[in-house]
Amino acid sequence: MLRFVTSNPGKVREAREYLPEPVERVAYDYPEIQSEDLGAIAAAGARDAFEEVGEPVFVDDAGLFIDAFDGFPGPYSSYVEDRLGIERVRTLASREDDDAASFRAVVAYADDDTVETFEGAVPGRIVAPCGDGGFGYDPIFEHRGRTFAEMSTEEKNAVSHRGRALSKFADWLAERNDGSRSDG
Ligand code: ITT
Repeated sequence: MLRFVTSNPGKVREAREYLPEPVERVAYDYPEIQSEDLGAIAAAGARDAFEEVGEPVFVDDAGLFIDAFDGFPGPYSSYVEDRLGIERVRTLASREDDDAASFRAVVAYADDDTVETFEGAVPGRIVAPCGDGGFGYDPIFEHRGRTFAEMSTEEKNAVSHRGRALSKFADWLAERNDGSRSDG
């Protein structure tokens, strides 16, 4: 069983669909360090959450990077979603010539001897809101002709930043399990 420390039920839904082991959500609001680097934020969060929970855990730090805004909101995506809302982000972005953006996610796992990070990114563009699936910025993020909010969880996971990060995490877990089986 894997413990996912997050306040975001959308992330849990995606991780449960993707990972081979059962995922339990742990509600602990770990303090996020201020950094431009999602990997550093996720690693520090995982370490802190492991110390608090006392069991192996993973966290996921994600953000929307808008090219015309030099990557903003990036690590501040949660704050910007709360304060402006995704429709205003889309309105601001629509005034720019370039609509390119990317989503990035870093999954970080911590236990008593390691902190490992797994990154994923996906390119797309900012569009008028469309679709009612997903969460967060999904309705305004289009990838290959459809927004993430128009995709099922499975379809989103197959191409998304989180799916890519979870895929690396799953491979690492599988290798580690194989290693411990052959050790024992
Ligand atoms: P945690 O408790 O796991 O930190 P959070 O929702 O605060 O949950 P983040 O800081 O990683 O998570 O998220 C940054 C913002 O990006 C937040 O507004 C999310 O709604 C949004 N976001 C993250 N992943 C997303 C995705 O796959 N699709 C759309 N929006 C996403």
